[in-house]
Amino acid sequence: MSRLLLVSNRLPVTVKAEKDQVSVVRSAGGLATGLSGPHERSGGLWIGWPGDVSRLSQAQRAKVDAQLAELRCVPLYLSASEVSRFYEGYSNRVLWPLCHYLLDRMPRQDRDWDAYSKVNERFAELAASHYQPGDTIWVHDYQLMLVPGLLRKRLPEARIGFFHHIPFPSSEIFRTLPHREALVRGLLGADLVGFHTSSYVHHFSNTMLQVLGLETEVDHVTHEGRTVRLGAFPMGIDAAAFERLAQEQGTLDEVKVLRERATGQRLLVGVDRLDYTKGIPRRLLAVQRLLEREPSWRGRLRFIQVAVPSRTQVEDYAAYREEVDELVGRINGLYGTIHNVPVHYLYRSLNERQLAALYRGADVMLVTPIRDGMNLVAKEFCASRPDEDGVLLLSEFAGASNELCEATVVNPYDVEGMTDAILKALEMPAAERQRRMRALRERVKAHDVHWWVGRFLDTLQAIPVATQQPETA
Ligand code: ADQ
Repeated sequence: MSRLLLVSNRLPVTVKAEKDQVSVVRSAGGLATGLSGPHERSGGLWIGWPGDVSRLSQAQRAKVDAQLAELRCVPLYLSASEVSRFYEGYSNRVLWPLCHYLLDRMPRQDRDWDAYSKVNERFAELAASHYQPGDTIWVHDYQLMLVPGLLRKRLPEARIGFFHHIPFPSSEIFRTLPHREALVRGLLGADLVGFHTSSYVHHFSNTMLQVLGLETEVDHVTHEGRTVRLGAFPMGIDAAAFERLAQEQGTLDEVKVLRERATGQRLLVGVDRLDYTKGIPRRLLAVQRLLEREPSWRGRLRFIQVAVPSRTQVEDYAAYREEVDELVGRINGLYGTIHNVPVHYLYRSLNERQLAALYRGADVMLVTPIRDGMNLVAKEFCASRPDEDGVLLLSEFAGASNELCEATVVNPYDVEGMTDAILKALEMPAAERQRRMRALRERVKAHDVHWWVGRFLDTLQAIPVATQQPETA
């Protein structure tokens, strides 16, 4: 197995500092779990930003570096201005809304392109400095779209893969971007460019045609004498870990408490990062419409919405948070009683057990983003239901809906339609719930994160690349 160099904006770690003690803890996210095996087995490196360490002393920074090295992680420290212009600026104020079809959320002038290009250069430079002949480089996500091209210039013979974790929008959307050409050329530096679904592949192919006049085949394109493979690689989760956790006594105890507090009520659950792509306001409106339209459900429903704080330095996220706060307040004001409220809203992160308990305890899981590359929450919910119960309501604009066709698929823009779907889910017979959940679980378990990593890497490693001439003695 060739050595794997992973390059992503964030390293899969959290740096914790208390007084003079610092510790670097591995994060438990899906990507980190899926990649940790190949990363360790191949003796590879993971290159990325360890998060904000600006408050640490020099001595603490040295300790962080030593601990990162033990985890085979190579830090790329971002300055405050790089965080605000590369990360919050171009990545999250321009590319994120663009790829989610939200052109109105983009600034009228894109000022941060220079910072984006410079940080991409820094990533490429650092990755190239650690490269050894024979290594496989795997670059991740929209923050680093220029990196494959920058690496190709430095390392013509390297094997380079890129995976785009968010939607790749229609070419009609992508080509509105002033720097569209540089970004597409950046991706073409890779040997393999992967997306979650075949429609994103198709959008990327159309964009290459529109922007560069490149004629593409279904699974490859020839550019500057090189063949670049394209493919759909739907990302999975660590299904076995979620299933295990959902069966542990501690989790079952939490589920019991959750259900006891909601005696006589049905539980609707939503779990998201607080992001304007996740469709929380329309989801809340659908719950409100249900209570409005169907008085018999008043007092018999409890909707638990958990939202993890996210990108709090970006203004649109603060405004979105206020919108959600206001809607929750309005619905509870209208339909709450002195004994309970219909919407139970938590603005925080949950630990794994609490998450598993919510998934396991839900009658209906509401996953209704207005646009989402894949959406792993939908898959985590299915993996956490060894009891083969619970209904998944899933947006047709989440990549996951391509695979999870036994879910109740909804249009998240159609509030009235979502209300109907929630009602149908609440009334779905047990046999139908079981039939659907069984099929969903089979797929989520078969196509887990390890399957995803294996498929991407096998495809990448099967591609013949220009080899260096062996040196003669
Ligand atoms: P995200 O937009 O972050 O990922 P998602 O795929 O749903 O979206 O992953 C979110 C993760 O955060 C899940 O693992 C979930 O368990 C966790 N999470 C959410 N709310 C939480 C809470 N309150 N407490 C604790 N944990 C919580 C991006 C793309 C997605 C794509 C992934 C992977 O936007 O479309 O699926 O990358 O490629």
